[in-house]
Amino acid sequence: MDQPNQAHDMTDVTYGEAKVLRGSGGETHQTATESTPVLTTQQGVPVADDQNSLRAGARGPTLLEDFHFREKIFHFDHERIPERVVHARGYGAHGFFELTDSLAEYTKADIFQRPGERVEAFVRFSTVAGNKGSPDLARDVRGFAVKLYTKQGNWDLVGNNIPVFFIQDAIKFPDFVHATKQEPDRAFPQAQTAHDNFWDFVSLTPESTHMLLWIMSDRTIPRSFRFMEGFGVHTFRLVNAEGKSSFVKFHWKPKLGVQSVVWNEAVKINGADPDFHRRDLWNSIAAGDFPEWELGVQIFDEAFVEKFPFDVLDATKIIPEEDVPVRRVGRLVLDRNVDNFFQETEQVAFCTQNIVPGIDFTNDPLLQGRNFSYLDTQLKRLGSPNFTHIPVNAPRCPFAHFQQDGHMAMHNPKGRANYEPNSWGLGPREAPKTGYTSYPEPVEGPKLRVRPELFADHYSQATQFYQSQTEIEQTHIKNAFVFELSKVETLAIRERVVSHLRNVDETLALQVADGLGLETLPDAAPPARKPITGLKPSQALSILANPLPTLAGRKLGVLVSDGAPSELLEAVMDLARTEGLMVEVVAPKIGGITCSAGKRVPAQQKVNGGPSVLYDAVVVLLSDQGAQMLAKEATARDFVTDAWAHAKFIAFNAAAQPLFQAACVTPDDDGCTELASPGDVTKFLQKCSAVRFWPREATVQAV
Ligand code: HDE
Repeated sequence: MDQPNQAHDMTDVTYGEAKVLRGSGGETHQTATESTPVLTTQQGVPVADDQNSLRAGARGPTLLEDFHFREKIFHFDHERIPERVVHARGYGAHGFFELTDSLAEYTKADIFQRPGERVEAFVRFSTVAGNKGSPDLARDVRGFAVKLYTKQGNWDLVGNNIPVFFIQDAIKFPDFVHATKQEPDRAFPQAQTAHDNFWDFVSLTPESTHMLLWIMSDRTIPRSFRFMEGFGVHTFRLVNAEGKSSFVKFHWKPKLGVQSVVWNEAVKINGADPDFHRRDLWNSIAAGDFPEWELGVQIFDEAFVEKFPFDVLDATKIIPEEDVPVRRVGRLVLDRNVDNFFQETEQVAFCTQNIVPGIDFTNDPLLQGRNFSYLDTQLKRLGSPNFTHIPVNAPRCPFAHFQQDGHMAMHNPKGRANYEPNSWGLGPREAPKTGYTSYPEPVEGPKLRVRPELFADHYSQATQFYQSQTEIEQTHIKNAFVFELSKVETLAIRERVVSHLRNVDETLALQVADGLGLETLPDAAPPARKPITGLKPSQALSILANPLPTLAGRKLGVLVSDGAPSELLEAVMDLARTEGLMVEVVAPKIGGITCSAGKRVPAQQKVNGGPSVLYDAVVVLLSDQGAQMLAKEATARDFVTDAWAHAKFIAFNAAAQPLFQAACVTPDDDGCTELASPGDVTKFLQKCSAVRFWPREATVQAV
């Protein structure tokens, strides 16, 4: 596209008596050189002046004939497309999927045949409720949408970071989404479920109960996209070369383990860095620290379906990993940031009905409804049935069909024939053997608006989920219910939620009722179907019961001042980086500090821009003078107060004590390490592998 350089006349123009300046004094003109291309219009016409519109005289009106100005403004006026109704806030990246274990026994899907083979992938993570500009740390389900460009066409696995959903039938989706997003008269709250309409709807829809337990858990405040599980949610089918079908649930297991933040921290991160999750993904890919997940499958047959006490077509239920183990069959690696957010992440069009031979749908009524919705929504959002012509949506395998025309058509069929059959021998033809065939599941029955019987069990798995959590996680769930319901203005709604919780776990119901200050405990809601008692807890459902595989990928914040002890500082930086931690230096000035050895240490954050909520663990290394100075700085005091309150591991040198005193923190529990020599740094990092020092939490939470 490079054009030959044009010579530009940069002299000022004489008009009548007056000499008028071009641009705002000439300095804004940056002209093309050998290494910069010539600016053109969309039609390719070189532009001589991009600072001034064409006017009749220096102080006269702008002329309509200024085609460059008109084209520029016209295009700008049309830059926005409708944001997604749900999942508007999202962030994506490119990568690949590599098969590690063949599934040929179960499916003829090409992507699952040959271990070691890779296909390209694009993934978009998102929150559900918030608008496009909402903060990343909203308490919300995260979308985990994966597009796999297989040799047999695109397969989209449009999942979430939670394995169940709020509703069972797609017909309730508009109601659910309306109730969740901002209330229509006042247009708030943004990106929050903590309001009357949400809790009104879900408490009138008891099938949501299991999902409510999940969303009130720490799963909805993930530390980053890299530390989240993903789930296909629905039961799908696999079909092998002999036509034999099995059922499957898909899982994505993060290589770095699952980690979340605590609620008070999430609230503060939203202020300190509303882009916390997208920045984390972008930065780790840019640093070559590629996020990775394993693809897991739970495969089961009709016999399992018959004996499983819940309906596998019900998206409000899981299949515990203890009942059907998750077999790991591949890895997903994100290794390339997008070149342009709008072009790729905003225009990517995931569709649940994008499926390939060897994979099929089941009659899950939520999935069936989604198969209509996603195609429809892309037409509205992207404005043309040709959205598959946009590179991020186009298949990577050869494709050929007779679909033509429409807005922005970019590859119409060539030649005389745009139909088949035709006598000209032109164009593609169907492939009965290798083409997509639906599994011939026999279907018959009266037309009815009903749900299968087992769908009516709304509480059993909610109880199982709650009882599978560690005590700390149970406390977080209780606190989240109390927080959200305390934002609900209508007492009857608060009470109705507690009436459902009584069917889940009596202690939880009592604690929530107490946290809300309810004067009387409401009666338990009458269950539509008697819950099953005695389901075994499933360890896989807890985050904290599954120790993290590594410290890698976590972030250490090091608060320093001029005169910080150089030997300790070097040891912290070196040893942390060896463990795979990312380290950021937080200093009184962004220009950095001079440490005790007289060396300059650059900073990545100024203290008021780098609060401890941005880090997984913190180190405070100060000189006597530095500690005195920072003790007077509110944001430095917050740094240690928050690190303490959020149960983070803290290391410090003796000289830093005055800052802790000023912050009313006594760093004397086992989560704190005083660094006297470089050897202590190793001890500190060993402790950090637990990520949080949970025993402290109970001591800092009074309500
Ligand atoms: Fe979606 N959902 N959804 N959803 N969903 C959309 O499609 C819909 C559901 C999910 O990063 C929309 O392109 C219906 C479950 C993700 O671009 C829309 C129902 C799960 C994304 C839509 C559901 C999801 C969407 C809005 C009930 C987890 C973001 C914009 C039957 C398994 C994809 C768009 C991206 C997006 C419809 C329920 C996941 C309106 C009707 C269950 C990750 O088509």
